[in-house]
Parts: sequence; structure tokens; C-alpha cells
Amino acid sequence: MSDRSSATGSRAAGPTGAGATPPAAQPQRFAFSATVIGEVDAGVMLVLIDNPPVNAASASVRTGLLAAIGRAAADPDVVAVVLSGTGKTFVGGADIREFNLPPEPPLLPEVVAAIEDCAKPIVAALNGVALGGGLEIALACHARLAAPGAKLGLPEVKLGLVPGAGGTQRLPRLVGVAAAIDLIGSGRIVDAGTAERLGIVDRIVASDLVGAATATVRALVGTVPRRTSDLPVAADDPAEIDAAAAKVLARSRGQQAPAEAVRLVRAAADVPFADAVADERATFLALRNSDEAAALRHVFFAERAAAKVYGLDDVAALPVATIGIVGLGLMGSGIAVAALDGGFAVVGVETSAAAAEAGRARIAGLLDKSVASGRSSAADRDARLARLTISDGLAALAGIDLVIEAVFDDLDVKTRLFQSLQGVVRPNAVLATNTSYLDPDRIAAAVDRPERVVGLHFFSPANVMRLAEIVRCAKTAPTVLATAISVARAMGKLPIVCGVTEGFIGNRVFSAYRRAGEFLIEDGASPYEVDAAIEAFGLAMGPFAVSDLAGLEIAWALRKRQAATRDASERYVDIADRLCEAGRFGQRSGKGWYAYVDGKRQPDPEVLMIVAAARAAKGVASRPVAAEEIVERLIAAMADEGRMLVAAGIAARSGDIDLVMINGYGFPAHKGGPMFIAGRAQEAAPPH
Ligand code: 3H9
Repeated sequence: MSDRSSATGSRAAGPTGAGATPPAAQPQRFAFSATVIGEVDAGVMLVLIDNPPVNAASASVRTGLLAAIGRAAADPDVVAVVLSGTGKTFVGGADIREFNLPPEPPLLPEVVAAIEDCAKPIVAALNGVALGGGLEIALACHARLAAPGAKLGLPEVKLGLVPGAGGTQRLPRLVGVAAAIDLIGSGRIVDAGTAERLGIVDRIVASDLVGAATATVRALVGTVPRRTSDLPVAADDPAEIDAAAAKVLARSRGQQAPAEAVRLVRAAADVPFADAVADERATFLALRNSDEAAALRHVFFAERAAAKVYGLDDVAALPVATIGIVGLGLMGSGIAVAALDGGFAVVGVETSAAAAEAGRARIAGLLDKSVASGRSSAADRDARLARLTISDGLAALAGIDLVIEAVFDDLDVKTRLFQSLQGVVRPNAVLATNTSYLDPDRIAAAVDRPERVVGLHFFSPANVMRLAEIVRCAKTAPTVLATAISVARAMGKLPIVCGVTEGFIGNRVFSAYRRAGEFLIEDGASPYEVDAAIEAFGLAMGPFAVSDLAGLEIAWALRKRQAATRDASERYVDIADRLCEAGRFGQRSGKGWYAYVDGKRQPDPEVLMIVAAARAAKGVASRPVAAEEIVERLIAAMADEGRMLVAAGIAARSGDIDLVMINGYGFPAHKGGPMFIAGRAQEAAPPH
């Protein structure tokens, strides 16, 4: 059992203590299991869940809770129960590690039913996070109080599941069907204030939560406990329900769990509770074994693994309050917004007063957009703008903690900038480069203290995309690496650490994928068939549509640089070069792999002619390529490149490759990523 703070003070007496006669006026203590303890004081049993790190509802917790409720129900000296958790969490949900194993009794629905059916009142004191099965436990209690910092939600769909212990039926009885569809279908987590407004919790208690819960439960003694499952489901406006359902379904294209969640919540309105929870349970168990759930579990654990960075165990990040951003173009202004969102003060620098002013306008425009879409308030925007200063000179960066350069991706430009910066910023300020393709070690070599240089590679639009590749250069100091990670996290990003290689993880894997797409075209598929196949698989855009959006020039320039050293035995497809030679540089130039008519992307016969000519020049006999083969080859190409990056130590683990592709390149999370798919295929393959 952990030694985290506990309202019981000293520890439980152990199972043998349960029967011992306590000294008068001394609270009676119990250990119901290794993770659930109880203390009876003047008739109220405080049951505490203590299962670090997140009080997951493991078999031990379920056993302990069932024993605690059984004891409370049977003990004439107990009149009521308060249920709470230790540390920052009430209960972080079912134990996800158990999902790969057969369910172990007692099952959560049994525990939840015992709580709700208890004739003595039980009040949940939500001291912190109450998610998934944790919220389902709370929903079965007869009242719920919450600390101001508590966070509540049923995020099961994010694991490819639906709630499996009554959540789809009890939540609509508290908040209505439309709101429950929104919450369960999206897996959204809400703060205590929102939970109170919606009716999930009865009251927020600013201090002495357990004391308040004890007073509340005492007041309920002698009354018939309010069972959530007995409450009627409010008659919501059908149009509102349909709109909530449509929103969930539109956002979860290709996934099973959100659609099942919507179906189950809708049923709450007209199916008897017992039948509906039986359906919920069966659906939960079926989904638990689905590919979607396995993929999303992989993503969940991959994210936690990515946070553990080799060599940083006891390394503290430097404090960062102010961030300088040099270059306020599209990328720089996106980074500035992410930094402002993260609570930092930002100094944006451009080469002229006019460019700096344009940068400010771009940043303000992005913030306005966020207000217009309802993602933030006008007050949030104003507070962010108050933390922004702009300048046309590097001198403004004198007091800065960390500088991110987002200037033109040219080695000379970047090295000259870093050399100028070292005369301006403090000696321990971190210098981060946002280069996509250049060698950051060469940039670092240009400054006196290369250990303070790190790569901080954002993805466009930087205020939206969750991925940030953190590039550990040859000489990056551990504190500097830790600082870059912590800043990226504060900006709401998912930092993935990688080593130095051209294009880092994402662009290397993307290049391999794009190359595979070009091989497919040369073999006989059209670019439009390639894009359509991978889009049907679940990527938001195929490789050719993405190339058009990014512009074809940079990759063309890169290929030209590489031409002299390219292995002549390697397969090389020159169709993209032919497109550039024909002036087709992508969407901005009005044509690329596609034609853009009034901004609308459409197939272009001229491209098919260029492709046919390229095939003919190589004497390739074109053949039809099925969508299945297209998807298989594209994913295999990503996975092969990913394996090479892991073998070379550029990526720490294969899960990092999946996270990069999911969070930077639109690979669907519910498919787990290319490495996950390749790994499953290997497991399924018969042994040689
Ligand atoms: C469910 O409840 C189904 C039910 O409806 C039906 C049942 C019948 N289980 O994220 P962190 C580990 S589905 C096991 O870095 P934070 C995590 O792996 C579940 N382990 O901390 C990590 O381990 P390690 C619905 C879990 O403070 C450590 O805890 N619940 C679980 O930033 C710290 O995690 C969810 O989906 C778990 N449930 O955030 C909630 N949760 O140190 C999922 C965490 O070895 N969890 N771990 O790497 C979260 O959202 C966050 O972890 C939480 C804490 C907000 C709780």
C-alpha cells in the first residue's frame, strides 16, 4: 500500500483487525484488501481506495470495495459510508492492464450494483480524477461531492470501448440523453464546475471534502437512498439528441465504439434499466476483444512509454517563463499561439517592423479563429495577447529563457542567426531550432555552447498539431533536452524524442510512404487510386493530396541535393520531378498531383499523361493495383522505415514511430499505427 496522504492517518490493522474490539472512541480500522481501507468513526465508514499511481479499479480494488460494502451493510455500528480515494485520484478507471486477460471476479458491475443497492447511504467524495469505471462507481453512489480540481469523464471510447459498468445508463439519468451522448460518445473529460452544472455531481466542496461528505451522508441516514438507476430519463428534444449523435458519428468515422456508445445511451430512454445494462455489458465485452480496442490500448501505453526518456531519470528541466520566437511566418505564428496557450510570455521577432506587425496580426487572427469556433473565450484571447510582444530586433530577446527559431530552412540563415543570438541571450538560455530537414548538429556546431542547442520540430499548423519532435543533438545537455520536453508538454504537445537524421522520424517515415506511393503509381495505380485507398483506410488525406498541400518544391530541392549520392541500384521514380518541371508545385501554384479549380481538388488528365509517359520511358507494363495491395504496401513501407529508425537508435521504440504518424501525419489512432499493424501481421503469420 502506498504511503500517500490518507484521511485515516495511521494504516489499517489488516484483515485480522476487522474483528477486534476497538478501544472506546477510537476509530475502527479495516484493510478490506491490499488497496482498500476503511475507518469507522461515529457510525460513518470512510472507505479509501489506495492503489497508486491512479487508483485503477483492479481486482484488488474491486474485492476490497465489495468487502467494504458488505461489512458496512452488515455492521449495526455503521450507518453510512463515504467513498473516496487517496492522492490526486478518486479512481482512474478500470485497470487497463487487465484488458488483455480474462475478466477476474468480482467484476465491476457487481461492485457497482452492491454500492447502489446498499440500504445505507453512500456518498462519493471525488477528491480528484474520476474516469471510466471510477465515474461509474461514483454514479452508483447515492450522492456525489467533488473537490474543485476533480475531473470527470467516461473516456472508454478512446480505448475502443463503451462504459461497462452502467455508465451509459446512469449518466443519461443525471444529465439527459443528448448531453450523455456528447460526453460518452466523445470521451470528453469535464472539470468539476461543468460536472456540477450538468448534474453529475451534487456540489463542489472547496475544503475538507471528506468532512463535507460525512455531514452529507449523516443527513441521509434514515432516508431511502436515491438510486440513480431509479431516476427517470429526462425527455430531451429529439432534434437535440439527433444532433448530438450526428456530431459524434461524424467525428468517429470508421470506429465502432462511439457508434455503440450512441446506440446504448439512446436506449436509456426506452429500454428498462436491467435490459439496457445487460446490452451494455455484452457490448463492452465484445469491444474489449476488438482490433480497435487493441490498437487504442497500444496507443495509450505507447504515450506513457514515450514519456520515459533515456538519460533523463533524475534530470530537472530549467525554468521557462518567456519564449522568444524568431520568424513569425505561418510556422512561427502557430508556435507563438501554442506558447501563449501554454501560459508563456512570448517575444516574437521579425526582420522589419512591418513584418513583425504582420506576425502579430497573424497571431491575433489565429486567436480570433479560436474564439469564433468556441474553443476559447474573448477574455482568453485578450489574456494571451497581453503576454505577446513583438520586435524587429534580436535585442528584445535579451532576458529570454528559450528561443525557437522558425526562419527559412537554410543552413546559412539558421547558423548566422544562432551566432547572432549567442551575443544577445543569457548564456544558459536554450536555443531551439525548428528545422525540418537540416542537420541540427551543424547548426549547434556554429555556437560556443552547443550543449544548449536542441531541435524542437513542430508540425503545421503548430497551434493545432499535437506532435513535437524533440531532437537530441550530439551535444544537447540532458537539462536542455528535459527543458524542451517540458515546454512542449506545457504547450499541450506530445513530445517524442529522436536522434539526428535527415527528416527526423516523421519526415523519414513519410518519405518512405510517399516513395511507396510513387512505386505504386509506376506499377499502374493512379495517384487518385492511391489516395482514395489510404483515405478509405482512415488517413485524412493520401500522400499525393498531402504533397500538394505542403508544396512539391522542398522535396524536389532535397532530391536534387541527394541526386549525386543516390545509390544507382535503388528504385527511383521521377514522376514528381516531371511534375515540378511542368510547373506543378502543388495547391499554392494551382496544380500539382491534382488540379485546383476554384480551390477544389480534382483529378487531372494531364497528370495521368505525365505518369504514363514516365512509365513508358522506363518500359514499365502498367497493371491494375487493388486497393488492398495499395494499403498493404504503403503501411509496410512506413513500418520498414520505422524499424530502421529504431535499429539505428533514432527512435527509442517502435511505439514512438506510431505516435509520430498518428499525431503528426493523420494516421488513425484506432488502427494503432504502422508498427502496431506490422507487429500484429507478424504475430498472425504462420511460423516459417
Ligand atoms: C474503463 O474504466 C472501463 C469501464 O467502464 C468498465 C469496466 C467494467 N489502468 O497518464 P499517467 C498508469 S476503461 C492501468 O502518466 P497522469 C499509466 O500507464 C478505463 N494503468 O498519469 C502510467 O503507468 P506507468 C477508463 C493506468 O497523472 C501511470 O498510471 N479510464 C491507468 O498524467 C500514470 O499515468 C481511462 O481511460 C488505468 N486506467 O494522468 C483513464 N491509468 O507509470 C486513463 C493510468 O507505468 N488514464 N495508468 O507508465 C488517464 O487518463 C490518466 O492516466 C490519468 C492520470 C488522468 C488517470
